[in-house]
Amino acid sequence: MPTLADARVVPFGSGHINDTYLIDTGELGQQWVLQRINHLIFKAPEILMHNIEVVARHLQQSDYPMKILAPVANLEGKVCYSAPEGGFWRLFPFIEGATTIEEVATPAQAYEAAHAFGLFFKHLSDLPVEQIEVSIPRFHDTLYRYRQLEESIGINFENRCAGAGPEITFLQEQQRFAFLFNELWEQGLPLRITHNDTKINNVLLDQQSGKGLCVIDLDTLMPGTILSDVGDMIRTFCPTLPEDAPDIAQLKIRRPILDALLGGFLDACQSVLTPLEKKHLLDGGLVIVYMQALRFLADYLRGDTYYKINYPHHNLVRTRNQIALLKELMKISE
Ligand code: GN1
Ligand code: MG
Repeated sequence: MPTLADARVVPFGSGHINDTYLIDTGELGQQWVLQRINHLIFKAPEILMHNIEVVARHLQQSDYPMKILAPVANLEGKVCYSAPEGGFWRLFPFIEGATTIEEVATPAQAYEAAHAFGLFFKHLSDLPVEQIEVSIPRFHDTLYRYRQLEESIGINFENRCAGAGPEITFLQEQQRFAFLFNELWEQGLPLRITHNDTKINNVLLDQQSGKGLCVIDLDTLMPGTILSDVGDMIRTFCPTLPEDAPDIAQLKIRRPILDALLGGFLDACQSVLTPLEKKHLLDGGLVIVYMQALRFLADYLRGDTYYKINYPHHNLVRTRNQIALLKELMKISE
């Protein structure tokens, strides 16, 4: 007789932050996704769980056409388990018939994923922003990210500034991107509920049709600007290379992918966007790529305390890659 004790637990997914496992009960026929929340980054896991539950409830009550990722409660009725040895764990149902991709290969994939994020965003546009709490304070506050880089320059772990001179100078010279969102807030950019991690692997796609099935990873969901979400799609969907590829001479923007992503997003949610938002979609890309370069470089200069790395200079390679991408995007938006 198979029992739960026979379940296989294997690492799952490719996130940089949390630890994720697939539980497969084999002959019992059940699968779940188990996750340990990285509480060094998400200091208040109950905020994440509050946001996820508020969003799930709201989407369930609307005519949202996609699947909704809602956590499974334990026997005490709690959706987040605080382990005595430390750490916070949660469980999600495994969504059948779904697949994820790590890199966008076709305009159709870009369209479907951007459409899925657009629908998600549209159906959250009538949920009052005040009901959503800030999971990571100042997460997409670009001026704060700029100051963090300056602090890291002061820390200068293992004298790493010496090997990152051109990158530091470039990001200082382009500081105007750190001010752009603030200028737009002053012009009336709406505060919205945003996802803040709109990579392609955060949309489950239908294995058969390739259509968007479910938006996942709601941990960084919080009040913000939709330009962040469009920007992170531009950052992650469009380049010819992944964010840590070292051969940056080959890094280009794939225009058909960019057009498809903007098309998919607007088809899903342009009815709720303001003219100011529509006008600055591409600026979202510039700001988010710039901010990601700041974040990778700041982490490198302070000794790799945030992003998981696979080799010693991984964060510097990521920084150079994002700078190359920013330069390509700047050409397009001239
Ligand atoms: C982190 O773990 P992952 O890959 O979903 C980060 C994002 C960055 C991204 C860069 C909470 O996301 O903000 O854009 O790495 N998430 C957090 O790859 O910091
Ligand atoms: Mg993520």
